[in-house]
Amino acid sequence: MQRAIIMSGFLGSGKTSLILRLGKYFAENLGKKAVIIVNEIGEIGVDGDFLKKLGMNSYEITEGCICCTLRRDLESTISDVLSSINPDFVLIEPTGIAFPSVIRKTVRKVGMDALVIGVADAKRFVKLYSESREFLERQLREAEIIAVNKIDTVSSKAELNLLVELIKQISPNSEIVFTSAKTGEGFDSLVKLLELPLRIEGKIEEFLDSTAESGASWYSAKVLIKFKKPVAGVELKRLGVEMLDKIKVRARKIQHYKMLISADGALKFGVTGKDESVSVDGELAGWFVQSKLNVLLIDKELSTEQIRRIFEEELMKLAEDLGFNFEFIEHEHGADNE
Ligand SMILES: Nc1nc2c(ncn2[C@@H]2O[C@H](COP(=O)(O)OP(=O)(O)O)[C@@H](O)[C@H]2O)c(=O)[nH]1
Ligand SMILES: [Mg+2]
Repeated sequence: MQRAIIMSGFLGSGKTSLILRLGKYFAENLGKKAVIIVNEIGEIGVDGDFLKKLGMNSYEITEGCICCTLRRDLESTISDVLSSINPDFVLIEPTGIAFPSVIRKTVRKVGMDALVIGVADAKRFVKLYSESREFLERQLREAEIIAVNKIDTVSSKAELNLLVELIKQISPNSEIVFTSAKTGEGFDSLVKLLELPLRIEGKIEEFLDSTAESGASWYSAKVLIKFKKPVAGVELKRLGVEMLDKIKVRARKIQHYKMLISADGALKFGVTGKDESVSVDGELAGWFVQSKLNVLLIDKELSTEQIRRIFEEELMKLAEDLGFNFEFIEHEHGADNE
């Protein structure tokens, strides 16, 4: 039976980064076909386009959550993928506020086995746990494997021990592995665990609409940027970092702010907290006269309207300073959880 791997974990914990590594590993080291299904909460996503630009076979389900409002969409996407591509593995990335037990059930319904990897952000877990306990517990409790990711950002052994104790309390039977999607540390150990026997589905927990429960609001858009003269990939990198830095200053409670600048390749920019510097993934080499900008900004304290205003104002200022024109291709229509 083909196996689905559900990469569960809070917003910004490193699910896409780990999935990208896994997808490449299956193709390059095992010669296996993997398809990625990625779910984004906003109308316009970032991760699906990013994975596609990096050569992965990916499908995107947007505008809601596959564990609640979009369960049917997941079912039909998996069925389509199985009949048209027949992959060896289906890698599923739910939104960072989804509950994996329902997704596991949906996957089994269409005839696949499902293994859950819970991703815990080593740097932010303890803080997030105090703010969004229910989410983090539900996301990890059912996981066969818990990847304590961003291990490159934690240098204190004591801090790490406390984190492991906390995770063991939440999910005593999960295998714990330490990973860095950035450096590749721990990836081999993660891959070895993928053959673990699967858990028989536990009791289906009380249904919750995760999107409403999260209390977060988001704004997403896709913009076409036209430069007055050709710009190099490195300048686009600078542009993305500067834009997200400016937006970040005006954020309230960042859950995950991310942007994609794409042309012949793609650069993904992200921050998961106000005190973080902008991280950049991907590649964009060459010269460009235009590029696409996808943006998805999720904040726990700002409204969609407030996030939209911040984005538009900062985009306008940068366009003036750096000399480019832009037009909106798509716009979020409303996703307020206030
Ligand atoms: N330092 C570090 N950063 C990481 C690691 N994994 C992901 N990130 C960064 O964390 C942010 C969120 O990663 P992403 O894969 O988009 O998380 P997702 O929202 O769970 O899919 C991005 O800015 C990544 O560059 C890691 O292992 N180490
Ligand atoms: Mg992601």
